[in-house]
Amino acid sequence: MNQSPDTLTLALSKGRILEATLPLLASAGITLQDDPETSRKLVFETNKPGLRLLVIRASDVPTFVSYGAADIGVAGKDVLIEHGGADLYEPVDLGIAKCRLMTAGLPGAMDAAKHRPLRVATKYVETTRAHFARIGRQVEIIKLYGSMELAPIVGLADVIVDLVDTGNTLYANGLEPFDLIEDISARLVVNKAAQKMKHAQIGELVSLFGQTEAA
Ligand code: PRT
Ligand code: MG
Repeated sequence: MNQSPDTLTLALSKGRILEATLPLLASAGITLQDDPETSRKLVFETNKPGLRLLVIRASDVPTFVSYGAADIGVAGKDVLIEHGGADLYEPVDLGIAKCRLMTAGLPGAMDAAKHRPLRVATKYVETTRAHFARIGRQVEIIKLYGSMELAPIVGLADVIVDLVDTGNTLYANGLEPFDLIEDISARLVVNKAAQKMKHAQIGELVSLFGQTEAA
């Protein structure tokens, strides 16, 4: 699947990002032939000649864009911070898929471990390391790939670092939110070489997304 100079490839992830992005594309008249939520396909042609979509894991979007396997992508700020993101342009805050990256745990959990490193379960290892370094607190980080909320309940960790929207998932598990680490929303990211080589096509897509920004 080579990148031809007149083809533009947009990387998205299933779930929240796709649900929020498809209406933005639709409002610009861009539609897909198949439904990516139900299809097993990974590559989707659009009705706009030369524009196709890749539907991949949320945390893989920066990688595909940074290597140029996709020219442009939509990724959560949480994923971008964790990835590093320095090798990508980030021209538009789409204002969609908003939430907060927070510490959370059982009531009082932050004070529990005063004489040893705080044990923190998260999938955001680098972001968590940077946050606790900034506030000068020693931590032992336990990497998980999901269901972070379980970790404090079963004693795997004192606290978690995870995304919070309504807070319902935390409360349903007897946990509460503590400190805000970062306000999160989905961003457009662009491969730096593609920005030069496919300037016109990328500009068109960026301004399209820019106009619908935070709509
Ligand atoms: O599947 P994979 O592990 O690759 O990725 P993913 O599960 O993170 O994908 P997805 O589609 O769930 O999330 C994609 C992006 O949506 C994230 O990277 C965020 O930028 C954004 N987003 C916005 C959220 C939420 N809101 C959110 N609430 N992602 C996840 N959540 C989860 C959160 O982790 C927690 O489990 O929802 C739960 C909390 O919701 P409340 O409303 O109960 O607080
Ligand atoms: Mg998921």
